[in-house]
Amino acid sequence: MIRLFENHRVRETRELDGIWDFTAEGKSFKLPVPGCWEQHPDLLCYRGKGIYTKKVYIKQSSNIRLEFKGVSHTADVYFDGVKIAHHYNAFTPFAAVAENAAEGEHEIRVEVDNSFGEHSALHIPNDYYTYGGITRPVSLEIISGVYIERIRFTPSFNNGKWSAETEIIIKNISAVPKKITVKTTLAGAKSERALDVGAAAETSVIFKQNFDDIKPWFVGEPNLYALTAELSCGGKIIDDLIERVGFRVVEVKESKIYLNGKPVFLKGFNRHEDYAVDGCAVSLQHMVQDMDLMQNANANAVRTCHYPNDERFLDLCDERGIMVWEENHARGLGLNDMQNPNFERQCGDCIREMIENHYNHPSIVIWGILNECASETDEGRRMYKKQYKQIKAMDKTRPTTSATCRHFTDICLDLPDVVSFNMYSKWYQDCDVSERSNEEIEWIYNSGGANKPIIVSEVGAAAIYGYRDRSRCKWSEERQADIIRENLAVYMNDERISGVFVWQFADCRVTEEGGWFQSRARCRNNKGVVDEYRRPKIAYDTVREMFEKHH
Ligand code: ADA
Repeated sequence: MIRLFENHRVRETRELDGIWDFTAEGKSFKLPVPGCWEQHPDLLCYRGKGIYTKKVYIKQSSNIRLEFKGVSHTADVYFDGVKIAHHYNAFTPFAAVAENAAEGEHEIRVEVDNSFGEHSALHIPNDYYTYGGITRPVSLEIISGVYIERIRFTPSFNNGKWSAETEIIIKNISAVPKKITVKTTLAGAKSERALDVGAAAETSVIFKQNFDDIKPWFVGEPNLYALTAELSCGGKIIDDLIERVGFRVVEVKESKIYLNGKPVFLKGFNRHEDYAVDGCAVSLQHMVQDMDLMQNANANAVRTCHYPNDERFLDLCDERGIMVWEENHARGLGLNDMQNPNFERQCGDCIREMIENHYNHPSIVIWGILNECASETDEGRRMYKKQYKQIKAMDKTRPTTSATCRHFTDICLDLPDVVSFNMYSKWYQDCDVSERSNEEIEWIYNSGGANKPIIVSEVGAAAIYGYRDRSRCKWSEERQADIIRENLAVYMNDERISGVFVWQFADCRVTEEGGWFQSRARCRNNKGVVDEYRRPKIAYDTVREMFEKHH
């Protein structure tokens, strides 16, 4: 399942989930899509190239659009042997079009690569695992020569009234100009416009409307509306796209974050897309289980560390009224990594694809960038600045942030709307939590962060599931719970702080190649409050109790 709601009623679509043929290093397999090849017993640690193929039958000559929600991490897509797309990054969707496919059987071939090297600036050995495979759903669509590429919905609230701007982006892939009519329907309001689209061109139309009787989207009040766009040509409906939207506005003022004019405190988890038996291709059932567990722990927010998430999970957040901090893909890249010749382009692509594809999710209230990268250097600062600028050019409605660990040396705190810091008091550093936090906030205020909301983007400690020890020693469940309790008690009772995200929701696999990550017990980051099978540690109940106290 590609999304949690219907996207098309006119455009014919077919999901390509199922068993695909797969070859790697001369061996053949039958692997599930979506899925990670590491879940096969012969490929547990395989890093390199693999080829997926699938035969599809097309009933009558048509244009085919393939939508890939995620391939990890590089994909070359071929249709009947002809290359139709190249894409880098496991965590952003992309589409590929094959024109005029004849009636009959065709072959889709996806060459996938998860190797590390200069070609990959963002996927490097890291404190999470870079799996291989077609890891998110794929769909096949039959499109006419003119079709709706995407919709951009921007709600606003002024003088007690809701209004919205709806932009419909249309593509003409045919060799002739077309006269078309675009119609939209949203919450009972209709709009219509006739326009010309040039041959092989893209155009867009913007509708501005007022809405009198709207129930806004809010934390825990997930009011959603279907936004339908339809295209017709010569009196015949030829295409449609349905989005699901919510009316809400996010503002940052007087050091607070406001949602629909009310100040909010974010109580959340950092969540990696990783599950013991799924790898990063987390199944819908396991996503729902994660969401249920997080909500049961009284969380109202989630941070998609450290990359854009599967759209079905974002759909769930929309449906549950959970606030999302979504971030581009980057974790712990030092200056050397940022100087990779592909770094700026790959970050730019990731941000563009993240915002183009996820702009309409009401749950996303913050865009994050570059977790713990070289924000203490001049060259790093230039790149942070460039990325914030790119985000603001694409989206003026959401605040920006970045989680820093460059304590007392960061020179980028003046750039985002919200200042966020990762803090491991009592785990990596034996210090007084409150004193350390005061020191940090003082420094933030004097280093460009004054008058900005502050979020503690990571706080946590590790424990091995099931390891109990009454001495409350390090790595015991008891010690983890103590550390989390002490930290949350400080941050959640400090008026200067607008949110806190526990590191992390669930234990995740880390890479063994390179870096110090291989020293992590079990080759996992064990700071989950649940383990990789979602078995709760003592700290789960601690977070639940602490989050409940704070409304
Ligand atoms: C960092 C980082 C996380 C994780 C964490 C830890 O702050 O952002 O990805 O590595 O520390 O467990 O140490």
